Order: sequence, then structure tokens, then C-alpha cells
Amino acid sequence: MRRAIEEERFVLVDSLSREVRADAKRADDDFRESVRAGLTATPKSLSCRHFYDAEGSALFEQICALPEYYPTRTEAAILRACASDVVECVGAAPQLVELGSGSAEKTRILIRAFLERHGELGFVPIDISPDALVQSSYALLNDFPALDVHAIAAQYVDGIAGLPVVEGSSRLVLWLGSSIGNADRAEAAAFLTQLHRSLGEQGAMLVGIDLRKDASVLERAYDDAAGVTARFNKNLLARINRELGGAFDLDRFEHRATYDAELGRVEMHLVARDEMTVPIRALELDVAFRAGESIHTENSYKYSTDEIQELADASGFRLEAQWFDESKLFSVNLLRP
Ligand code: AVI
Repeated sequence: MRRAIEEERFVLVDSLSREVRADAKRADDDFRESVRAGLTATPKSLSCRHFYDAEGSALFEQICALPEYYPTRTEAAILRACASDVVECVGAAPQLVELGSGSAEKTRILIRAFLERHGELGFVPIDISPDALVQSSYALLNDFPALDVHAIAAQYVDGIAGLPVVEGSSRLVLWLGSSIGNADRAEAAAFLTQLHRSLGEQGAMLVGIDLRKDASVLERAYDDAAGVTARFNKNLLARINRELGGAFDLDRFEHRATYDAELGRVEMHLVARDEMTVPIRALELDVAFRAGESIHTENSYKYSTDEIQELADASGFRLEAQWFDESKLFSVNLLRP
């Protein structure tokens, strides 16, 4: 038994390295062209999917531990309270898939609960950060001897298309951390619809969704006193400097996070403190900024319970169960096709 698990571990490393190499060139091209498009558009923007290089992923881990950033610890507390209910609802041992697994810390709560019930479990983390994926897979294999990990370094949709088929096993797809909030409402519904199609009748999804709440709580969560979120936001400019020969002076940009209650979203921006022109060598581009001009870097949508129901309806899912923390800051939702 022990030898079989170690062989699995070697299979994981080999297949992951191949995927990482194949994806690297595509990711570089995507970054360059997306930066060009965003910084030549009016208004300027940069896609939040570029936050997560090694530096950005490390900063995001720090954000998750900040006192102001309630989503991570609140979702973890909900998962601890509902894990056995989830295992009960899902029934037979599923293939456990996770989208954007990162360090997979909260996933451990569910992995532990499934292993306690079923004795063994197959876990398929899908993440665009190969570094985070390798690290978390190793840590999980070490800590859970009965776990089998098939890691996929890819965008979500490509990763879902490449899921290993396990005959007779259902799937539970985890999408935690309210990552769904970084898509707009229509994109979120379209993506869930796509997942709904690929899941089949035996599949289910467990989705963590942040809830609408007071603006002051939200704005503090995205503009913390220690300035970690500001560094996370500015890492986009630092990344352009590192990878594309950009000449951004990070001190000449201000991190801004505001909640738009009507749209139900926190917006993050980088605002030019004064007028400047920033050359980006690899793009052969000079980007001109007016004083006060902003680069829109992220939206983080918040949902009411009605909006969660609407999202489920729009994507062909049934909202089978829903769990909250006591203060109703955050929700965990079990969706069935
Ligand atoms: C990953 N995502 C769900 C985070 C959020 O809350 O929207 C990203 C983040 N941005 C700033 N802080 C955290």
C-alpha cells in the first residue's frame, strides 16, 4: 500500500512538470497581449488573473490571514461546521475536484471529512499557479496517506476538459474563496452553465460565495491597515517591470478600493498620483497617464441570497443546501445539476 502511494506521488510530479512546460509559453504570450490591450484601452485596465505569479500568490496568502480580510477564516469556519453534512449530501465517495486550489488549506477540512467516511479519496486540484499547485499537492500527499492527487496546471476550463475519468464515481467540484466574485454576474452564470454541462447528473458543486454587506467592512477588507492588499495590487505593475521591461514607479500609484453598493462589487484601482509616461520595452509602448487616471485591476462581486438563487437558476443548477456563519458574512452553497 505504502509503495503504491509513493508511485502515485512520482506520477504527479512527472505529469505536472510536462503540463507546466507546455503552458509556460502560452501564459507569457497571454500576459503580454493582455497588458497591451488593457493599457491602450480607455479606461485603462489590467486583468485580475495576472495577480497570481509567485510574488502575487505569496501576497494573497498574506491577505487571507489579515484581520480585515474576513472571507478566508469565515469560509473555513463554515466548512468545519458543515463538512459532515456535505459528505452526507454527496453520498458515495466522489472524485474531489478543486478550481483555483492555491494552498488548498480549507480543502483539508473536506478531504479529512471524506477520508473519515470513505477511507480513500482522489483529489484533482486545478490551478494556474504551478508553484502553488506543486507545493500544496506535496503537502497533502504527505499529510493524507490515503489520498491520491492528480494535479492539473491550467486555466479552469482547460483543466475541467482534462479531468481524469473514474468509472462509476461521482464528482464534487469545489470552487472556494468566493473566486466566483472576480467574474461579473453574467460570466459567473455562463461559467457555471459550462460546468453544469461537463458534470453530468452525478456531479455537484460546492461554491463559496461572499455576501453583500456594509461598505465599511468591505472597503477595509480590500484596503488593510498593513498595506498588504496595496502591495498585492501594485505587484501587477512590478510584474510588468520584471517580465516586460516596464518602468513603473510604484510609489507614483495609489491603491484604491471602493464598494459600489448598486452593482454589489468592490472595485480595485491603481491611480496615477501625477502625470507621467511609462515605457514598456517588450511592448515597444509608451503609456501616458493623466494625474488621477486609474487602472481598473479587479472587481469582487458580492451576492445576496436572492442573487445566489438567481445564479443557480440561470446556470441550470438546483441549490440543494446552503450554509452561513452566524453574522451572515459568507456562504457555502451545494449546487446539483
Ligand atoms: C481571489 N479573490 C476571491 C479575492 C477577492 O476577495 O476578490 C482576491 C482579492 N483581491 C483583493 N483581496 C483579495
